[in-house]
Amino acid sequence: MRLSGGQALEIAETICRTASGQSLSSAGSHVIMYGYIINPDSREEIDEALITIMRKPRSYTREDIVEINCHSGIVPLKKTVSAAIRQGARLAEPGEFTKRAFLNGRIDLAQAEAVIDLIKAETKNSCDLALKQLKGDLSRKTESMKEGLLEVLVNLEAAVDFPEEDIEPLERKQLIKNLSTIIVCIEQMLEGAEKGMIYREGLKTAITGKPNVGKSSLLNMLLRKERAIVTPIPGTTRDIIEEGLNVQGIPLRIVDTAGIREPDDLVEEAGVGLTRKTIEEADLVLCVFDQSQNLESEDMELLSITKEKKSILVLNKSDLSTKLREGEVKKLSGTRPIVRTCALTGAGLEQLEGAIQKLVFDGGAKGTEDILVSNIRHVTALEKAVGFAREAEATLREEESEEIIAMAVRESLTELGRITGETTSEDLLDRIFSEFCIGK
Ligand SMILES: Nc1nc2c(ncn2[C@@H]2O[C@H](COP(=O)(O)OP(=O)(O)OP(=O)(O)O)[C@@H](O)[C@H]2O)c(=O)[nH]1
Ligand SMILES: [Mg+2]
Repeated sequence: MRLSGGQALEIAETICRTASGQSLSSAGSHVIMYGYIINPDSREEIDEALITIMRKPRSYTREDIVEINCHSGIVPLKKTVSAAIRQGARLAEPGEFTKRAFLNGRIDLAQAEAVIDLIKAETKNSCDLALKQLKGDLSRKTESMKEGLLEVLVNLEAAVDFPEEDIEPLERKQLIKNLSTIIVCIEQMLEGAEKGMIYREGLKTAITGKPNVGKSSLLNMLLRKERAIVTPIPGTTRDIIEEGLNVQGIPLRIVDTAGIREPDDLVEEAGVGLTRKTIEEADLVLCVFDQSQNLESEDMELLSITKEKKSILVLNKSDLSTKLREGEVKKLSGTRPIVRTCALTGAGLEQLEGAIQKLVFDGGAKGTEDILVSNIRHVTALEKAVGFAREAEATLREEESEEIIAMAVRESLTELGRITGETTSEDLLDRIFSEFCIGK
């Protein structure tokens, strides 16, 4: 249990008894004391505990913090919490500790967001990325771009305030150069954002194909567990099954779908409808075929509706004799990668995972060594910031008045400020911190 705020020590004092008899308020900072949690009214012991004291400002929230580590279990925990509440504490809102850390200036908004990303990260790469953001990499880069813009702004404003000292052509050139550097920097960040967002949110992957080709079997193979029901009866999967999966460090949100065909009944019809929607929303589609059968109209339809999508053709049932010749499939697939699998034995699993990795990250660096923007909120801010910076650059070239140029630069600064939370609204804060769980 964690208490934060001006009364944290006072409240903890009333519900804890240290073994040494020393009072919490007389203890220093960053100390751990051994003792018991007690009922403040009856003085009865509730649980054995270690009590950690972190005095402001050297704490997570920059407020006084007391953390009580006990054996817990639902009954002692409830008793402890209710004792603290009776003494004047209240339950924290979701993410409130991190929100206070932000409001008290210990971390900025991008760092606060990284805390939740770190908690939710499902692969090591996602985790590394969140940790870098938490340590302030993104914030520092944003800050340095802001400094660049500010320098431009100062020059422009000087010209506005002292019109007789018009900006020299040479100076204009330098300002254009400064702006271009910032624009390129933002553009590079935006380029990496697709990758960053995949690490943060997971790659939405849909497994699709005719009934009975082995979609659910493939899902189970990729998950290495029996998750979806597999039967020889076509039309087994009717609902959408979604699971998280780690493919060579890339988090996938993988969805098994109902087979595409003319539905027999209403339930199946609903399933097929959902499948189409899933394909539309997917970042990656695995198109599954039964290579022991000839292609049918449903297969052709699948190839056609996924033409514009990032997709991999999976020729399943490779243990059975081949009817689908590679050449024929190649002609239909265009440039899409093709992988042969046997979902019964797991043959081709590595090739499939390799193809996914290659397709998503173009075979390029899969590491997280660069600063990767991973949050749609940051992407939006960067897009707007670069838009205004381009506008400023263009108006500078066109020798517009300093005031007009300065306006665009200021807008760009405001947008960059949104990333670190310098410019923000109460609504936005509520939305961000509501994603947290209580106690973080
Ligand atoms: N021989 C062979 N059989 C397979 C393979 N993969 C799946 N099967 C069999 O094919 C049948 C259908 O498999 P499912 O995984 O249920 O196929 P599905 O595409 O999910 O089918 P629906 O949900 O009905 O659309 C089952 O009997 C599986 O055991 C394979 O690689 N080789
Ligand atoms: Mg199925």
